Amino acid sequence: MKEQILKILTDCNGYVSGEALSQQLGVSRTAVWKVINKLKEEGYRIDSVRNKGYCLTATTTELVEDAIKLRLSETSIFKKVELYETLDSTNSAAKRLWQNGDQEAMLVLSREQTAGKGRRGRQWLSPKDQGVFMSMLLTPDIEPVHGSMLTLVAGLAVCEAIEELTGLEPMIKWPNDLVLNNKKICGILTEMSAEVDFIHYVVVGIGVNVSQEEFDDQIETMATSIGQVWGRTLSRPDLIGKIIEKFEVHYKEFLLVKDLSFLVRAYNARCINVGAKLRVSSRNATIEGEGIGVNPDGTLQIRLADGTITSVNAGEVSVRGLYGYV
Ligand code: BT5
Repeated sequence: MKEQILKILTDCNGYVSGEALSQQLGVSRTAVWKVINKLKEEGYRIDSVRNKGYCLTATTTELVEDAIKLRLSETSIFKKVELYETLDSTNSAAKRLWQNGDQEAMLVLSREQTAGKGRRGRQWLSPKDQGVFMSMLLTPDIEPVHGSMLTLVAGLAVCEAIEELTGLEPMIKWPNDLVLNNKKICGILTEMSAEVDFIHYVVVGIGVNVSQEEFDDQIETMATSIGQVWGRTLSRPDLIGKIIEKFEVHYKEFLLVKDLSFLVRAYNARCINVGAKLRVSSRNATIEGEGIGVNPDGTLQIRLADGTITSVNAGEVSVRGLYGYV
């Protein structure tokens, strides 16, 4: 019932009487009043005026499940949203849910992660209520080799979301980081379960540093938060809602086009690798050169010292001037 009342209050854009709510939902006015109080406790601002009823004046900035659902469009692919107090990792949880039969697009969020994952077994520090820790469980009808392109789709979406909400201009460090003032504010981890020619699911995990004021010694010099740079605390429901909004637009296009040609220009405009001196280490070699930009297949084009142009599709990329690479 909470969700329904919230929806009515949001849609009406004014006052709704307790009587109207109780009739519409077939419950007592006391029951309505109790739900309104619960919503207030969750941080929604609701005016109650005699003879007029209730009016939602501000949606909550608290991270609660309804606040996320409220921000998803009616046509959203995410029909299911799960928010946890704590989880080992939202990516691992999404995979477990899929294995237990939840096989449609879904959003898994947590207030904290006790074993947040970076790539290749690294760690993602996820302190309680200071960041966004979310995973999108997707079942795209694409070739398994194209699964990793979703990291780039998500990176652009997060970048645009932060830009729109704060006016800040984060840069994307290909393939999976976002940086502000040359420090990392977001990391993306895409995992996949597939057969040679068929994807079971892709989990795109996004971690954003929202309000940390300090960081663990091990990442202190390379990490920052939106709050540290912006000087204010960004509402996590707003950020999550905006990321999903941006992601869904690009995702739908991606499923049609099946490559990244449609976002290469927007991506490269925000890509810190472009024009920068790079060092790319892969299992068998390390190369150095200047970043040119991403290709429609998601690889990064690099000009080597002898002028040859090559493209890399994975590996650790160091950008001169970032994270201690001088
Ligand atoms: C990443 O890996 O950047 C991917 C991070 C993905 C995290 C999300 S949170 C929701 C979802 N559930 C998960 O379990 N994971 C995803 P990588 O490029 O390997 O970077 C990891 C490195 O970043 C670490 O080795 C640290 O050096 C650094 N790091 C760890 N925590 C950080 C933080 N909060 N902010 C900035 N840097 C951090």
